[in-house]
This record gives sequence, C-alpha cells and structure tokens, in this order.
Amino acid sequence: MAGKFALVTGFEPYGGRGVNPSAEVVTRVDGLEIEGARVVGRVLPVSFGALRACVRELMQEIDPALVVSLGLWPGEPTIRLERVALNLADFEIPDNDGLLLYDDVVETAAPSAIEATLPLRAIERALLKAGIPVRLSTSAGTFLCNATLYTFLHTEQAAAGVRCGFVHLPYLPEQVAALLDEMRSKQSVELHQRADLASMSLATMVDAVRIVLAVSLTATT
Ligand code: PCA
Repeated sequence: MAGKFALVTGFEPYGGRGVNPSAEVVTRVDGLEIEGARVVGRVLPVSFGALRACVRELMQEIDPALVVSLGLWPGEPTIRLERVALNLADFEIPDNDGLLLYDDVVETAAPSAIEATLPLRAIERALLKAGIPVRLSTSAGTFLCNATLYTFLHTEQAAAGVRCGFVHLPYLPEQVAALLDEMRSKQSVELHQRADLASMSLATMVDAVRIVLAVSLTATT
C-alpha cells in the first residue's frame, strides 16, 4: 500500500454480548482522511491464539504511521486512554475460542510493561476542549485489549517509532437499556448492585476517535 495510513482496530462482540461499540466505531472511521492519513479500520477476533499473527500481518500489510486500537470496557463512563500494557494474560472470562489463561504472559522473555506511545496529555486536552469526557488509565486490564496493546507495542515497527495506543470505550446507550430490560425480567440482581450502567453515544465515540487520530498524527510530544 502506498501513502500514509492510520490503522484503527476494534473487536468483535465477546462475553455473550451482541455488539461491541469498538467495531461500530471502526466501521465508521474506516476510509476517512485525517491530517493527510487514510484511516484503515479492522475488526479483530477476540482470540488470544490469533492475536500475534493478526498484529504481524496488519503491520506488514498496512505499514501504518499510527496504530489506535479500541475495545469495550463495560461500565466505563468516559473515553479511557490507556497509558501502559502489561505482559500479563489473566482472564476472568474465556475468549471467543474458549481459552482461559491464568497468570500467563503475552510474550515470553519480554518486558513486564510497555508504555503506550500516543500523545495522551495532548489528546486529553483536545477531547476535553471538544466537550468529550476522557480520562487516563493505568490499567488496560489483563484480557485481550491489554494483550493487543502489548503486542502492537512489542513490534519492530513500534520500536522504530510508529505510535501505538489503546482507547477503551463505554457501552452504547442501547446496550445499557437492554441490560436494564433484562434485569427487570430476570429479577436476579438489584439495580444498586450493578456498576456497569454508564454509556456514551456512538456519534460522540466516533468524534472522540477522530480527535485521537488527528492529535496523534500532528502532536510532537
Ligand atoms: N474488550 C475486552 C476484549 C475485547 C473488548 O472489546 C478487553 O477489555 O480486554
């Protein structure tokens, strides 16, 4: 591929959910032209086994100038910018291949943590200025999203200076509405027991990701 590309990845649904907001955002930013770069959107399987080959192939095929990965963090109320990836794979639920890992690593003989290389403070400022709630996070979890950030950051392209980062997204409002509806019919938990009722509109999440891309492509620090 010729020209300058910004790779944006999201994930297919997982954990018994029918939708993943990250995939919805990816399909809406795919093909956009932002700050002289063409956005290439890809939806990844929630599969630890497929992850490394997927990342390697995407880096080779697209040769991106920037990588922004997206995923759902149920209950998150804001756009959540991940600062660090851990070399730890410790799942609470199986991935979509049925794999459950405990106290395992993402990469063998590799550093225990790698910092994301997006200009997070500049992104935070730009999002707040645009009226979009955002916060920095020191944990991308220990499931597929963390493993994805770690794997991108561990590539030779990242070591050579390609900026890579991860943005966790809230639920879509209709997902929370469906959760509330299900709760009402099942009557198995009380409303005050649930901490995963935050959501954000798809349009706001798409605007946020456009800003993340624009700032990452232009900010010098
Ligand atoms: N969120 C999960 C994996 C896929 C997704 O969208 C996570 O936070 O690891």
